[in-house]
Amino acid sequence: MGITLFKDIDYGYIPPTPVTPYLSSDEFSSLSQARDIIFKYSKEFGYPISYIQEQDGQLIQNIVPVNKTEYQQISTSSKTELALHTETAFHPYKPDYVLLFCLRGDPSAITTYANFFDILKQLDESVINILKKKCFTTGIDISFRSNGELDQQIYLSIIDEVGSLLSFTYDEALIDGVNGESRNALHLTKLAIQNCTQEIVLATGDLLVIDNKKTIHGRKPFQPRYNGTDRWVQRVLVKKEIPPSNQINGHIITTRFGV
Ligand SMILES: O=C(O)CCC(=O)C(=O)O
Ligand SMILES: [Fe+2]
Repeated sequence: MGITLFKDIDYGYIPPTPVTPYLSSDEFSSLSQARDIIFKYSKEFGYPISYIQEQDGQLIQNIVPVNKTEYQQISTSSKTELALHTETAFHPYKPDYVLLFCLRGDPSAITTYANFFDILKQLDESVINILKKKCFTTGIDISFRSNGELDQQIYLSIIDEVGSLLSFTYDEALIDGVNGESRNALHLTKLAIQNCTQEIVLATGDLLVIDNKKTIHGRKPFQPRYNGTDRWVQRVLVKKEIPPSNQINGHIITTRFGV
């Protein structure tokens, strides 16, 4: 629930793992089979989108260990734990699904995740009611600030109710409560999350689809080698509905922050 795993996908030729998320034109052209596959799966779930601030708006993002981000809270980290998060928790047009296509697995890199309903089951109604209030703050991901953009405090509720549909927004590294009541509810939520965090190791040829409104994800630390054999995951973000036309240019969401 909250994640779907497709296994043993035939991905074609995979060049050595690059040391940056930006591919050379040779690397790019050699990956045509993988690209066709990830788009085919993406379109089953909605519209592939990207963000202008993140990896230059490239639609297929390369999640590879990058030397200068080893210890950061960013998908290209390695030596530190990537804390559990909703993808782009701060964003009004966050993705509905995160697709992770593993082109080269690393048995020591463990993806973590926790499902909203497993978390909810452990919380009292009084705590759940606080989580529905807009009394939490988060910040702008550093993946959105690689050109020196300013951080910004964003107010949000952890549980959002649209009609009968509930969604969950959380970022362990950045979220805080605005008062004692919300900080206490956040503390209890953290404990509940710890109790139901699960692990999955992506193998070469696995494609994991995460429901971003129902499941938070992260990653345990792993050792990068920077010799072409590192873990390589391609990521596509998908929305069920396209944002308003003044917030998107082609497939790139242009919403600005910190200005
Ligand atoms: O590398 C992973 O398993 C997950 C990284 C992550 O959070 C992401 O790519 O959105
Ligand atoms: Fe993520």
